[in-house]
Amino acid sequence: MSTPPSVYPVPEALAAQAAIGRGDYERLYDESVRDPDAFWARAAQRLQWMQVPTQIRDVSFALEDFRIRWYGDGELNASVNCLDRHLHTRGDKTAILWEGDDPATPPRHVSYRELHARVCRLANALRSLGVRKGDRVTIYLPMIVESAVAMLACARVGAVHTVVFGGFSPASIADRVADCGSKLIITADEGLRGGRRIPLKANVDAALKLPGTNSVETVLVVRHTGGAVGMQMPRDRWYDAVVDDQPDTCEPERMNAEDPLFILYTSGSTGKPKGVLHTTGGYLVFASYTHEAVFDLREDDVYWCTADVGWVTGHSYIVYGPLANGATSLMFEGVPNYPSVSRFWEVVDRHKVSIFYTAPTAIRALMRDGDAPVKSSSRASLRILGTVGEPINPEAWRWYHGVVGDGRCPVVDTWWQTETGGILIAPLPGAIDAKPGSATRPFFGVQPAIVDAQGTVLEGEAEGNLVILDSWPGQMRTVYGDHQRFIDTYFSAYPGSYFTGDGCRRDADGDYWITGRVDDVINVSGHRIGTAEVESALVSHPKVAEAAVVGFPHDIKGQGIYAYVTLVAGEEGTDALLKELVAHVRGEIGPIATPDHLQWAPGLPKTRSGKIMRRILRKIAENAPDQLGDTTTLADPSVVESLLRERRGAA
Ligand code: 6R9
Repeated sequence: MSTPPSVYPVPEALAAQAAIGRGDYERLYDESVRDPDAFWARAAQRLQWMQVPTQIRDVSFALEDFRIRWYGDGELNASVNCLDRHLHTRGDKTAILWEGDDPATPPRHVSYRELHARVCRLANALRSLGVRKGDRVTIYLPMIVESAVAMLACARVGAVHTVVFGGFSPASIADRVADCGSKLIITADEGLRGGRRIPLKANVDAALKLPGTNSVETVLVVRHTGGAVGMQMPRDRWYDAVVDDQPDTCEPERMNAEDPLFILYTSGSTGKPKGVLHTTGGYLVFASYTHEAVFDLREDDVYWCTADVGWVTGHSYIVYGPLANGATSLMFEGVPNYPSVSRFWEVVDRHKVSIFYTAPTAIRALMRDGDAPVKSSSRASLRILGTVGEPINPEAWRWYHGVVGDGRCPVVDTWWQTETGGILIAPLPGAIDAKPGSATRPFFGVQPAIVDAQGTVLEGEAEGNLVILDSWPGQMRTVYGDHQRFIDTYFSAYPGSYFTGDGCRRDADGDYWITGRVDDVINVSGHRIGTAEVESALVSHPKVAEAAVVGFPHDIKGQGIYAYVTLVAGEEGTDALLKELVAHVRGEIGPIATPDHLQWAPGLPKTRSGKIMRRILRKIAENAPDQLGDTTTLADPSVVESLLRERRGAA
């Protein structure tokens, strides 16, 4: 057998045609770090400003003098940039191409003109309901056009949206609503995924019965499936009744570049999810610029990102980036395997998708079903393929490239985070040779570095923790309501740098390979779950005394969730209780946090100072008892033996 190539050079045709070709990358990257003010002033011209910024960057990561400000005297409105600006040149162009869960539902083509009108009507309705600049609005919607309309309508009136993924439970909605004090929630009767109905409105009703949610005055309900829901007047209002008669123009709010655009909650290594806050000017410059450059965007592309708008990928690369660029953005309500595992490729053919952006977990799951469900489609329209969310194993990369892309389409492996607002490391398809498993090179202005545990910056070929040495415009500005947590989480581990929480290797060519989280965050199918969140869900059950949660390698999901549970005295670890605890976690957080394994633990391995040694728990979960390392510092080393025995018994 011949070994497969480890480098996939830029296709010659693309190198010649791409807006950023070979050689351009080095030149632009050098400029971007040598004179960031000039570089980012020029980049800002891609937007339409109400007041063009003259101050470009004002940044210090030093703890005693900390600040991150971009385009500080600029004024703009994000919805104007995503809509109004295109009306003259692209009014009839499809902005959002919607494909429903059921292939028999007719797709919808929403033009820039129609989207503008719909956003203005909702924006007027929001104002009529008392929503003002700076107010928070929670969006809990399925993948329907209204989710983009809702985000942009908030942006138009200066309200800060906070989208909550439709898979989150009532308790998770309530936590987020309480943290940011939302005034209004936009939801739908039900969502639809893979033929199953998701009771969105019922979840909101349950959430609003929980403490801390009194700030909510109004719930707007989109009629989507037509399913029956309870309406509690005067709080609950049908969306169409409030919105349809509004005027279809609406004066946009003038926003400072540093005014908040949205909050998005994400899991960290400790405590409850944090409200990652992004502002308007820098975020939009960065999301639109990276979207154009990383996907080599052209005017006639049909661009499809399969993420959910509940995640940052949906924010930056379904809504803000593509629409700011005047692109056609496909929005898909369904799942990859419904009604069959050919669905993605049928949608590609149906709409002549040219750029396709998805997650490694989806690729691995589809790969398992073999090539036939892919080969039954043409996919001739595809030009560029992208991945995001977790490390992609080279086998999956090669299958994506060879089978899905017929070996014709560059694969861009894009590394970034909720916190970064947009892509930080990725191979620009016309400029940088790809390597399966490597995100390759930093985007313009991004200065990655690899540090060891002491914080020493390592040069050349190296492996360690990934930090970013200087700011970029799309960087988050704060943790909502807790600026100190922002600084502590990201800037105190390696003073003077932004700490990503990821491990990373740089090879001899200078290409970056992300190796995964080095903190207590588990990446399940590209979704971040904090071990602390799952633990606190478990211990909130009356029969649980203590719990410890770790990640373990999983063929499809990348990582799975492994929970060790100590029961309160007198309780017995039965199968029924196991099921009850798994259901309890789903109820507390949502189905994405479902433990894959739950093991009864009469005791947990702790140091003499009472710290749980997760390293040992990870090795037991991985079933690698020979790699436990030193256990002599444990308060009671015999605990490990009993956990191993239990593990063997369960396997
Ligand atoms: C955009 C997004 C961020 C974490 C990040 C890292 C992992 C994302 C990756 C990747 C390897 C890639 N991650 N993209 N790891 N290669 N191309 O996913 O944001 O949900 O905040 O997750 O995901 O571990 O730190 P978010």
